Amino acid sequence: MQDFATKEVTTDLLIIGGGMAATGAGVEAAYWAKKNGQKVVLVDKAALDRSGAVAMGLSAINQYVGDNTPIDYLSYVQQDLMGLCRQDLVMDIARHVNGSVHMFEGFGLPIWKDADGQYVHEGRWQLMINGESYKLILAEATKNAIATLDDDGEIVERVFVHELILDKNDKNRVAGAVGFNVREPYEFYVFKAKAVLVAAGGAVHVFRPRSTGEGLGRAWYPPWNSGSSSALMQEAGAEMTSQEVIFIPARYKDGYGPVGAWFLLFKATATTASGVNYMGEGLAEGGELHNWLPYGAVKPIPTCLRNHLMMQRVYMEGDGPILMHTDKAIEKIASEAPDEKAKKRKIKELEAEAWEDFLDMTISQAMLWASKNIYPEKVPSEIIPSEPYFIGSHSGASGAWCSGPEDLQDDTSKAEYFWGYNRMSTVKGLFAAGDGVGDSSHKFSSGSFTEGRIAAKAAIKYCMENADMPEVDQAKIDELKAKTYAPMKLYEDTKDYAVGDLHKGYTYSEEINPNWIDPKMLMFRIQKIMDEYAAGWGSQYTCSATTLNIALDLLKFVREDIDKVAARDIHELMRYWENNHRLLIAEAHVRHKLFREETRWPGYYYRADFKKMDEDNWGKVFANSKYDAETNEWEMIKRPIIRFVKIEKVVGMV
Ligand code: SFD
Ligand code: AMP
Repeated sequence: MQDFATKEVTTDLLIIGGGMAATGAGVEAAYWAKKNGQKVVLVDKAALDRSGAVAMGLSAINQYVGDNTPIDYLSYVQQDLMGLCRQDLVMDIARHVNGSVHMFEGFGLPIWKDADGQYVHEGRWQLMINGESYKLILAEATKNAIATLDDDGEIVERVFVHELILDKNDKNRVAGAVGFNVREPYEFYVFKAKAVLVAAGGAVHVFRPRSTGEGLGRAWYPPWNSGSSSALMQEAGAEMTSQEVIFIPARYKDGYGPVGAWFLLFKATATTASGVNYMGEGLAEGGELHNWLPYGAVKPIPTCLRNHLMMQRVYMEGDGPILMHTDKAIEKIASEAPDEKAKKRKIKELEAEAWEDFLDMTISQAMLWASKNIYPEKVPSEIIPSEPYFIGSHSGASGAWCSGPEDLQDDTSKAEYFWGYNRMSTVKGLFAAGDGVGDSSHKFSSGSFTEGRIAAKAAIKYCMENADMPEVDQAKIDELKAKTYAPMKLYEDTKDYAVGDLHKGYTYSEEINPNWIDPKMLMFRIQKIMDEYAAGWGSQYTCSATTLNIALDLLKFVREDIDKVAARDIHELMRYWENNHRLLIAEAHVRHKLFREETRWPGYYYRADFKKMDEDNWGKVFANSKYDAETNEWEMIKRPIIRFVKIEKVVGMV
C-alpha cells in the first residue's frame, strides 16, 4: 500500500467543522486571537463555501428573538422538547442571537423587509431570507476574519477528522486530532492543539432513510453529516446527553421540502386524506393532546406531538396520506385582494414565493414538484414523517454535556452546569457548538452560529489560561495512522486473492466479496438494525426493551466485523470512517433509549413497554452517558433538570 505522508499542524485553537457553528466560531475566535496573540486553525471535511446543512442555502433564519425576551424564547423551547432543556444554554444563545443575525445582514445576506423596512417574519421567531447563498456569505466572512491573523490563522479544507488525541499525561485533556486529506495530496494530518472545538454537525443515515434505491442519498439533513461531533467526543470520553432524542421532521414526501414556511408564513392547513384537521382536533377539548399535559395542549404544539397526531391518523386509522393544502392557503391569501386583477397578481407573487422557498434550500423538492407536474396553487401535496436524525440544533436534543455561562446560573444550577469555561465538555479543553451540544434545541442556523461564537470566545480564554502545550504520544500517533488506513491495506492485501487467479470468477462484483465488507454495506447493516429494532419508520417508530436489546446484540456483531471493512480508495476510506462514527452514535442512542423508561416524545419514538410519560421518574432528569473506548464500557448517568427560570406562560406563535 502507498505510504501516506504525515502533515503536522500546531495551533492554540483547532475548530473542527466548517458549518454554521464553525463559521461563527471562526469569526469570533479570530477577533479574540488577534487581540491576544493566539493561533486558530479551522478544518472542514468539505469546502467551506458549501459545506454542512446550509450547503444548498436556507429560506429562513429560524431563530431571531427580536423584541421578545430570552425567557420568552426559553418558554417556547422548553415546551417544544416536552420539558427537556438546559435553561442556561438556551437563554445564553437567545440573548446573543439578534447580534448574529445583524452581523449576517452586514455580511450581505438579504433578509426580507416589508414596506416599512421591517423584517418579514415567517412566524414569531423566524425571518424570511433570500438564502441561496447563505453559506457562501458566511464562509467569506470567516475566511476574511481568519485572514486577519496572517500566519496565525489557517483554514484546512477537505480533511476528514476521525479521532481526537488526548494528552499523554492526562487522559481527560484534549491534545488535538487526526484526520486525512480526501483530495490530493493524500496526507495524514496530525493537529496538535491546546483547545479543540467540535462543530462537525449532526448525524444522517444512521437509520434507514425513506429514500432508498434510486432515491438513496436524498435526505432532509445532509447525508455528509455522519455523526462525527458525537463520535469524536464520545470516543474521547466526554459525557454526552440526550442521545435518545432524535428529530423526525415532517417533510414533503420524497423531496423532503421543509414545512415551516407553509404552516407559518402561508398559514396552510394539513389534513388527513378524508379531510380531518388532525391538529385542530388534537388541540380541542378532550383531544389527544390533553393526554400529554403539561406540555401537550398548547400552541405551538410541540414538534413531536404534531407528528404524533399525524401518525395516529395514518398508522392507527389508515386515514393517510396527510395532505398540505398549499392550494387552499394560496387561494385564501389571494382572496383578500381588493379586486380580480390584484388577486391574480397576488397569486403569481405567492407562486414565486412557494417555489423560492424550496429553490433556496431544498432544490430537490422543487425538482420533484416540476417533474410530477405539481402546481402548488392548484393541488395539495403529501407530507410524511421522515426517518430519525440526530441534531442538537433543531427539534432534537442530542449532543455533548457542556458547561454553561457562569452569569446565568443560580447557586444550584451553577454546581451542576458550570465548570469553568462556557461550552467546554467534561474533557478539559474540548469545546462544542451547534449540533454538537445537547439539551439546547431550537438554535437552528443563527443560534448555531451564535453558539460557535460563544464557545470560541471561551476556548481562546482557555488557551490563554492553560498556556502549556499538552504532550502528544508519538507511539499513539503511529498507531492511529495505521488504524486510519487499515481498510485500504485490507483491500490491497486481499484483492488479488479475491478477484485474481485463485478466485477468478468467484464474484462478479467487487462489492460482494468473501474477504471484506464494503463501507456501503456496513452502513446498510447499521440502518437495518436501527430501523427494525430501534424505532425507525420501518417499525412505526416503536421499540421496547426487547427490540432494543436485540439491536444492541446485533450492533455488537457489527463492531466485531468492523475490521473486515475494506476501502478501495480514499473516498471509500472516508465512507468507512463516516460509518464508524455512525456505529458509535447508533450504539449510544440504543443505550439511551433503553435507559429512559418512558415515552416522552410521542411522534419521535414510542416505548411500547412504557407507553406514557413518567414525570415523576424522568421528567426532571437528563439521560447522560460516558463511553470508555479502552474497555468498551458504557456508564449511564442521570443529571438533574434545574429550572431556575420560572416560566409564567408559553410564548407562542403569531
Ligand atoms: O426549516 C466535518 N436548518 C434551518 N435553520 C434555519 O435557521 N432556517 C431554516 O430554514 C432551516 N431549515 C433547514 C435546516 C437544515 C437543512 C439541511 C434544511 C433546512 C434542508 C438547520 C440548520 O441548518 C442547522 O441547525 C445548522 O446548520 C447546524 O449547524 P452545525 O454547524 O451544527 O452543523 P452544519 O452546518 O451541518 O456543519 C457541520 C460541518 O462539519 C463538517 N464536518 N469536518 C471535519 N471532519 C469531520 N469528521 C466532519 N464531519 C462534518 C461539515 O463539512 C460541515 O462543515 S428547516 O428545514 O429547519
Ligand atoms: P421546519 O420547516 O419544519 O423545519 O420548521 C421551521 C420552523 O417553523 C421551526 O422553528 C419549527 O418549529 C416551526 N414550525 C413548523 N411547523 C410548525 C407548526 N405547525 N406550528 C408551529 N411551528 C412550526
